[in-house]
Amino acid sequence: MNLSNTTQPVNVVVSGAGGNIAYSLLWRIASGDVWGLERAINLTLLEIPDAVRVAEGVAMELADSAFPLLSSINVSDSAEQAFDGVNAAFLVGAKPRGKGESREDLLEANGRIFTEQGRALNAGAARDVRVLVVGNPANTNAYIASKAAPDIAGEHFNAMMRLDHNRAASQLAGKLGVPVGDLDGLVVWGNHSDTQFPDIEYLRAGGHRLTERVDRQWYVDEFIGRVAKRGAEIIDVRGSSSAASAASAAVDHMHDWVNGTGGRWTTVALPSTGEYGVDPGLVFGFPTVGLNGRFSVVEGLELSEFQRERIERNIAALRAEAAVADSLF
Ligand code: NAX
Repeated sequence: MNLSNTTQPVNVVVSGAGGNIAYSLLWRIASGDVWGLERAINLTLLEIPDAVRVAEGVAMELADSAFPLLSSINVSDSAEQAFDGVNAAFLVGAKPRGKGESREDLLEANGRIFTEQGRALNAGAARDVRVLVVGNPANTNAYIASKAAPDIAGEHFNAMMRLDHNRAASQLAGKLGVPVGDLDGLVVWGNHSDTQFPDIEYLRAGGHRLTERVDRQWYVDEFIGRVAKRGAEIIDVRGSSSAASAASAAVDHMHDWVNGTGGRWTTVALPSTGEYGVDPGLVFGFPTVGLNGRFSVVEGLELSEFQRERIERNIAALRAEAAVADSLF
């Protein structure tokens, strides 16, 4: 393939490059699923020192895949080095919750990681960098990274809730017998956790409302919990956590950030500017539309008591996480 000399390669960093999600994500990025078939990519694999050798093996396999789009592949254990001049960062690497560890312990360990990475992004990244935080607790990790990068506008820090969105869309498509690609008007409000609220109030396909076609009891009693706990269900059945579907969701998210959504809704967790009563700064899952390289929150929706109560639950959860993060860092 003849890569255009006129477009600059995009500098992409994937952290947690030796892990499960990255093992799928890196191949999707390198094959052009985000930036298309004419944009060359400089790929940097970021890992902790203990796992650099694994990342080197992954880099060898990427090289062996002979992707025409890959201009360079680097492996690094230095956030400063990796983020120098970066245009897009997938922050997948995080410390998992250990046995007997509380959520506060988890926040503390990850807060340290995302503070350091936020600072390194602030020092070296392109000012219009797109940072997608996948590593958990994703929303609060993005909140911490954004706060540590005061010279980069908050909207450049997203947390991934696209997997929750895709899971919800797939369940609904199956239930309604509608092709998943036809669904629009879906949103998963809030936090990437058990409190998340997959909301079908605005669900439509081909311009027609679908909400009334969904069995209300199924929606309230089964669907909401099933989407929120799908990760655990996958672990139970597959024996390990979601990896390829998480990578696919990360690709979808970054693709739509860069290329837009053509007017369709998607779920993005981004720093609130006060929409729907969410505290400014909290990284919250909102209905959004991608246009001209950015996501905008769909505003002005009327909320019922049912919706409001579930959204409030997420505000409270994220407020509590942010308070812990603020007290630690
Ligand atoms: P793995 O444990 O397979 O891989 C994580 C990798 O990150 C490891 O190789 C580790 O060495 C590396 N790492 C840890 N700290 C790092 C740091 N400071 N810098 C660079 N690399 C670092 O986990 P995997 O299955 O790939 O999942 C990665 C993260 O995604 C986890 O936090 C997981 O909870 C989260 N998930 C988030 C999802 C979402 O929808 N937002 C869904 C999938 C997944 O559960």
